Amino acid sequence: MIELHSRATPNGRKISIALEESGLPYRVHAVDFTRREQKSPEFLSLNPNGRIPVIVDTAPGGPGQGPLAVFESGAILIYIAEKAGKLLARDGMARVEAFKWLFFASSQLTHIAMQVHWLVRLKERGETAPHLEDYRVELRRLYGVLDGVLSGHKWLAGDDFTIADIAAWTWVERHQMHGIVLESFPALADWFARSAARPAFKKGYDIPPRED
Ligand SMILES: N[C@@H](CCC(=O)N[C@@H](CS)C(=O)NCC(=O)O)C(=O)O
Repeated sequence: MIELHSRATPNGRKISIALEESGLPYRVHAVDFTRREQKSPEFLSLNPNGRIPVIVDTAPGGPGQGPLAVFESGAILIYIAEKAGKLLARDGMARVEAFKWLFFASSQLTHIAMQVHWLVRLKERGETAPHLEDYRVELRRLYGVLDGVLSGHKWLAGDDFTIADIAAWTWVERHQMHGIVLESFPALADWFARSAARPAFKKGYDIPPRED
C-alpha cells in the first residue's frame, strides 16, 4: 500500500493525479500547513527537506525490504510509474523523451513558476515583489517551449500520455494567477484541456480536499 502525505498544491497534485492514473491503491494523509506539520520530526524523518509530497510504500517488494519513503515529486512520479508499469515507457526513445520533459517540468518550469507564485502572493499582500516581471517573462518563454513541442505531437513525450504531462500540467494550471494568457499558446491550451478532461485527472486533482 502507498501512503501519500500531501496537500492539494501544484506539487502535491502531481502525485495524487499520478496515483489515480496508475490505478495503484493508496491512502491519503493530509498535511496541515497551518500547523506546520511538514516541519514536524515525524514528517522530517520521511523528508528532511520538510515539504510535501512524500509517499511511503509499505510493501516495496524485494526480499527483506521494509517501508520505503520517497520525496521529491519527480522521483515519486518515476517510482509510481515503474511500480504500476504505466505512464512511462519501459525502455527506448520514448522513455528518454519522457525523462527529458519530466526533468524540464520538474526543474525549469516548477522552479520559475514557484518564483512567480510567491512574488504574486507578496504583491497581493502589498509587499514589494522584486523581479516579478523578469520571472514572468521567463515563465512565458517556458510556455513557448512547451507550446512548440506540443505543436508537433499530442503529449509532451510523443504519442502517449506520461508522468511528464502530469508534472507540467499542475503548474500550467496556475496560469491565470501567474498573469499568463494561455490562449496565446494554442497547442499548450489544447493539451491543457485534453489532460484536464481525463477522468483520473479530475479525480486526483482535489486530493486531499482543500478547505481553504
Ligand atoms: N522540489 C519539491 C518541491 C516541493 C514543494 O515545494 N512543496 C511545497 C508545496 S507545493 C511545500 O511543501 N511547501 C511547504 C513548505 O515549504 O513549508 C518537489 O518537487 O517535491
